Amino acid sequence: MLTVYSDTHRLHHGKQELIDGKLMPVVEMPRRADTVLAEVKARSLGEVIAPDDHGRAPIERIHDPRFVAFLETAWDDWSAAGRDYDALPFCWGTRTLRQDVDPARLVGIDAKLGYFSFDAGTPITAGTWTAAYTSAQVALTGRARLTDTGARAVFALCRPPGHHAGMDTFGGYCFLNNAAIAAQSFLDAGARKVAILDVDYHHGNGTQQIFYSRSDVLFCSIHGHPQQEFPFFLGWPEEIGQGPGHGFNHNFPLPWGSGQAPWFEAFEAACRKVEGYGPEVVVVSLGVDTFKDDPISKFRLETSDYPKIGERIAAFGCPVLFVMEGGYAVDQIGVNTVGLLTGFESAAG
Ligand code: Q9C
Ligand code: ZN
Repeated sequence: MLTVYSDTHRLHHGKQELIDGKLMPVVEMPRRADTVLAEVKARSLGEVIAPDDHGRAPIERIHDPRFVAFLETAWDDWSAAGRDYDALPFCWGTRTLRQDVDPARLVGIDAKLGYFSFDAGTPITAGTWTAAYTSAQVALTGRARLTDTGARAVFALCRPPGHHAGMDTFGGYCFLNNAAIAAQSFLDAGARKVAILDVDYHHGNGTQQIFYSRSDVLFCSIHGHPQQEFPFFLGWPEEIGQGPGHGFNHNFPLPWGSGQAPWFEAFEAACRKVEGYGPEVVVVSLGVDTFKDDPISKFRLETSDYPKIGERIAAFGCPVLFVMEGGYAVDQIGVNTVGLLTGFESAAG
């Protein structure tokens, strides 16, 4: 299996995030991608290539150009305010404040950070824009390779991750929604139906929001129940899409402590939704924060479970683009991620 990867991810290295009300060292660190790449090489998964530059246009097929422009200049605006540490928001326009302010009227960086974010756990640093832009290009290059070569699967080793980023919001360590950008790019290259299967521990709220009113992209997610787990305000089972998208969104939330049996039962139900949809291609939002020793998550999958996930995905029989999302047990995310990918390879033949 081909891997797409760029060292540029290292430019995004936040120092602190707000965890449980305290400023703590970030868990979404460059070493995550390094250990995955090391395991790709150690297991001889296949060739590793650098991304091509597909430009901004495919990013702006998903994200509001004003949001993209904000991300591009956020660090400079923050620095111009005299701050020499990571940028974090602290005030949001929630229900009792105005939701409909034209963001062009928001002058200060603190207002803009609040307008375009949904959490205080996602620091912006000097290299964040370049790293996020390149991460989207990694996914787009994976899409192009899959379309152009007729391969069964490609692995886009994206960092920073993407599935929490909405049309005009960042959060959950995500800035640009790599999986959504790739899914739209498949459609723009001629596909008519794309499914996104999100196996990250967290609900892919950004991906759900982006495609919620559409029938050309099916979204299915297995995740920590919003009653207990971030992002709290999306991911319930009754969220099944709206308008033309009705019936094309499926959430499978599970309680803290869920291990192999309940997880695979929910995963099987999600896989059947994917198969019932009959997509031409599947994008997998591949997070391994479902692992029992993940420092911020509360599911209990074991290393031996990951190849089985890959085997089941191979049974779809269609091309698959794997897009890296979360996973914070840094010493094991390489083994678990590549274990899933080699499980796919062995079953796909
Ligand atoms: N108390 C992804 O896996 N912060 N993002 C949790 C812990 C949000 C995870 C704080 C976690 C986001 C891509
Ligand atoms: Zn996650």
